Amino acid sequence: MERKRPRLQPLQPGRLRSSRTRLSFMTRSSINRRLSLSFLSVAVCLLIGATSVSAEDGYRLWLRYDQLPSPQLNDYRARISELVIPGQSATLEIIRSELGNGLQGLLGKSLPVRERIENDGALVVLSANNPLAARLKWKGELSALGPEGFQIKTRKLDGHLVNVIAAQTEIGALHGSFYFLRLLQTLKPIASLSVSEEPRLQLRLLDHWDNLDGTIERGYAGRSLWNWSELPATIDPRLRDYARANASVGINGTVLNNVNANAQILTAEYLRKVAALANTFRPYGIRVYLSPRFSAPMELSGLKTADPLAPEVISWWQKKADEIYDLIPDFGGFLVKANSEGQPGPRTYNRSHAEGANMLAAAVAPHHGVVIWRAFVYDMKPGYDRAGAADAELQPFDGTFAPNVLLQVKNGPIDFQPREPFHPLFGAMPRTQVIPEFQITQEYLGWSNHLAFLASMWREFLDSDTFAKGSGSTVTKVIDGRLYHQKITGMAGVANTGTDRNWTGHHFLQANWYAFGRLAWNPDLSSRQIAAEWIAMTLTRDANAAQAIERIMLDSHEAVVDYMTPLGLHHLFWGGHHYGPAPWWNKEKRDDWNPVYFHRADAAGIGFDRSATGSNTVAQYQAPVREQFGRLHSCPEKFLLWFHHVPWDYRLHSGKTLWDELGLHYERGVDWVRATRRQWDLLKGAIDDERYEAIAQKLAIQERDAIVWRDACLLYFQTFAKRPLPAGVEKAAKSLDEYEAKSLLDQ
Ligand code: GCV
Repeated sequence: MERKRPRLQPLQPGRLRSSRTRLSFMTRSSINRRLSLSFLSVAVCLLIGATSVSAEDGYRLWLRYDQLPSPQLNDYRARISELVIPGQSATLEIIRSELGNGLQGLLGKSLPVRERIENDGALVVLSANNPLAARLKWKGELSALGPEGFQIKTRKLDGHLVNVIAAQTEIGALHGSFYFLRLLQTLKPIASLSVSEEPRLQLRLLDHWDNLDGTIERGYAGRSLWNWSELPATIDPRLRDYARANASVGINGTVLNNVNANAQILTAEYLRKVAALANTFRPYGIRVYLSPRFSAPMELSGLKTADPLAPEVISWWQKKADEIYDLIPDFGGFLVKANSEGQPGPRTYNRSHAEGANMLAAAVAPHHGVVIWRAFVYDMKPGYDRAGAADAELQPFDGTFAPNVLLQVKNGPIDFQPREPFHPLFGAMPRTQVIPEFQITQEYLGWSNHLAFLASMWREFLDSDTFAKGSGSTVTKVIDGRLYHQKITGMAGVANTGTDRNWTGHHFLQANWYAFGRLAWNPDLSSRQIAAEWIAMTLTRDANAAQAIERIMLDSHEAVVDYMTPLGLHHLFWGGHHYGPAPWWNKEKRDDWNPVYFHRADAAGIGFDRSATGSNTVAQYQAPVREQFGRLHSCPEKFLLWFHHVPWDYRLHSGKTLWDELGLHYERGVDWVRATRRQWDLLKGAIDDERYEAIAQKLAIQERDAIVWRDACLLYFQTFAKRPLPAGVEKAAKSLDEYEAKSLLDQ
């Protein structure tokens, strides 16, 4: 279905009027009054600043605990009188501190912390092993919620009306505590709570592509958060804030190093550093995982081979696993990129991916660890279609992976493009534990410069119907165990975090970290709910502003697709850095790293024919998806040029030709950014100036970039289409030669 044009939200008069409009309403005396007021507020700020500096730099993420507005504030104050968190442990200490600080900030008063209930309005936090929990009538229900779930109920306990956060484990109680704080932050009623939550997916992992030298592959928010040179002696307090943020959205694992792995991470020296991180994250319910280099036995111990069936290799990995688990008893396991983009792997020894994965799985199995094997594998063969490579290589091994192996598959068949159809492996491996891999960091979506709320893109993917077991076999059902009842489920996201003060480089992109965690906890959540929560917790409680921002966020992904790769186009990026457009690019050593390989524009038309008349990789999908995508007339237009080479004059549903629609999509993307900037102008005052200005600057970059994308792509494709731009598409700002000469990154 085609997207409607974005609509700007009507704004209330007064508060959100632009500064220009506001000035015109002012009389001289009101200006004077304002000036003296602002002098007063500067003086007050200076006074406050002398004791506390509270920069609105985004560091606090969504864990902001500023005082709530009335009338909810009065209601909450009346209903929360004391904290009862009995017991001693690192996790309970974290809960006490989070709820203590959080409620003090939100309610503007500090609460007594007690061992037992003394008053109505107590907020009680219990895990099943606490003696007080024995008095809960619903104790039996807790074990059904598993080790990370929780309940929050308003009940009479010990003669008092209280809210109880109860869980089987302390980690469950921690999740419940963050949930309770979120209720307040989003101004939800707490008078009569009956909440029961458990994560739908077991492994909820952030994959860090962090290198040991502190750089991050495809990272756009500073350097790695792991300061290897100061570990294990020094634990940067920021690491605890990283863990808090993850725990608050339910993320329970972190893969510390890049899948393009350096074997050094497995040395004794580095493992001690890894153990220090594991110790820091453990009380937050977060386990660490590592990406091992498949050839590590050769590189670290001088073995002659890394053949997964060689006895000395098997024994090397077993010893290495024992060494790791001695240091880190709850180590999660290994994430492996093998025989992909130059990484070593079992194929080097003519062994299958399953043989490689199972050998590592056997090493960690005695310690209850897992191996997560990546399906991002593709070999360059003349004339092949890269989109079909992973399915061709891995699907035949369905059912042959060990029980503690998971297959991690990118959401789409190519590589985190602005839009891809779902990967055909979802629903095609019923006897394998398949988990999706998202890219939170925006390698192909404008880095940390472009506002693109990715929950919408992930939602589209999760809602895709694979038809694996008939209609309604959505990707969500494939991965959450409802279709195949797999023992282990999960979801992974390539992190967008770094040492930038605001963590993600762009304030809005914190929302993608947040959204990933929320969806991994509950893959049925709507993008709207996630956006609304995040806005209220992070940006503003002004209802009109929140509504306008929500609209911006929800439309943003489609807009980026419009100005980068509309109608199923993909991989039009400048080689190497993947920031700006370069549809003309044809100089990479591999064909399938070149945009010309992907768009195939010529005098007849544009697009990659993956139908039966072309590579026929559409046949990897189940019926009737393969028929729907495979026929030109039934293929959703958003995937048209992904599956078909389409004549320039082909008529789309709008009645317009492909060429005209292409132009109009690019223009629509640019227009959206311009409209968003205008909308942002109107939001001044609804959020603090510091973040407001930082976002405004990013939006200016986004507009510049969107124009370059539109112009460069249309000018280039026009050399084949040889048709004029349709009415409504702006004339290019520069010539094609100029765009080809200089990458957007260098402008
Ligand atoms: C970590 C793409 C990226 C690489 C990345 C690779 C992968 O090709 O450009 O930087 O490598 O995907 O997912 O392994």
